[in-house]
Amino acid sequence: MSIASFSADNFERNGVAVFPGAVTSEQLDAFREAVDDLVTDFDPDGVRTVFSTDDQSHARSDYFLTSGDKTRYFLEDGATDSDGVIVGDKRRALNKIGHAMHDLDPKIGEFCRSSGFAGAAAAVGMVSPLLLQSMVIFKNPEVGGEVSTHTDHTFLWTEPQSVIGFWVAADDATQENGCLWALPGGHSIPVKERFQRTASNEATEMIVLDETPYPTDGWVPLEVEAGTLIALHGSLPHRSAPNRSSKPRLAFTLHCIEADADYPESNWLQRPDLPLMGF
Ligand SMILES: O=C(O)CCC(=O)C(=O)O
Repeated sequence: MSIASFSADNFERNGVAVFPGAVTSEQLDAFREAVDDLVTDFDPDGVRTVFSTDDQSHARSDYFLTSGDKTRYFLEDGATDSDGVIVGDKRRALNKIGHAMHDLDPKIGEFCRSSGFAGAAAAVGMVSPLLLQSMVIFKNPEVGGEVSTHTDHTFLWTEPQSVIGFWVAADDATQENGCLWALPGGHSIPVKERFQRTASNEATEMIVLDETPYPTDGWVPLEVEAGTLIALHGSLPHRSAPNRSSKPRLAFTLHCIEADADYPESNWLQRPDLPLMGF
């Protein structure tokens, strides 16, 4: 199946739509500058205990669970020594930054509110999108980790299901440097897991709804040029392989939900002091 066929017109059937050139090279340059600033602002010493491997699971869990309305930095596995000190360059150690830069960082906010994102949301049928989650995904050369098969509805549950992911390649993404893979049509399979806060509200748990695995056939590599936006239905299984190449694969993803959908308090991502906004 050629990815050129994944358009907004058949999003309902495939659960994925590809928008080449949705983001201009000027907008990508501005995005890169914003990322450089975020990396400069990152003070690993300030959160060393979070990264330490020494019985810091509570600190790590808290750092993640309170990141829904903040700008937080997450590292690749094995990027620190046992005291939480980053081994080598801090940018190379980063796996991602999340999860509210679209509202906290003016440059990222402007990037998200460019016509490419809003146009794609309208094209795939969103009626009143709210910007819920943003992530800068580094997938750095040689060390960028795998993202295992998942659906976004699993993590950003609404009733009814409404989340759509808008993923933008800041570098050409190929199988070599860890492009996205998706299972077209797989959004018609009911999601198999739900990730939520535990009753204590201090940890998270994955509730398994269906133990059968997704089909292994029919997966498609979404190899795209920089500036391409990919819309992913919330129930669409997708994943990406590690980047073992010498090439960068920087990306940005924005997850939106419908304003009239119910957003449960048990979802991991909460924004107690930051109301959701639209484009
Ligand atoms: O960029 C990646 O490799 C994975 C992104 C992803 O799974 C997502 O945005 O939901």
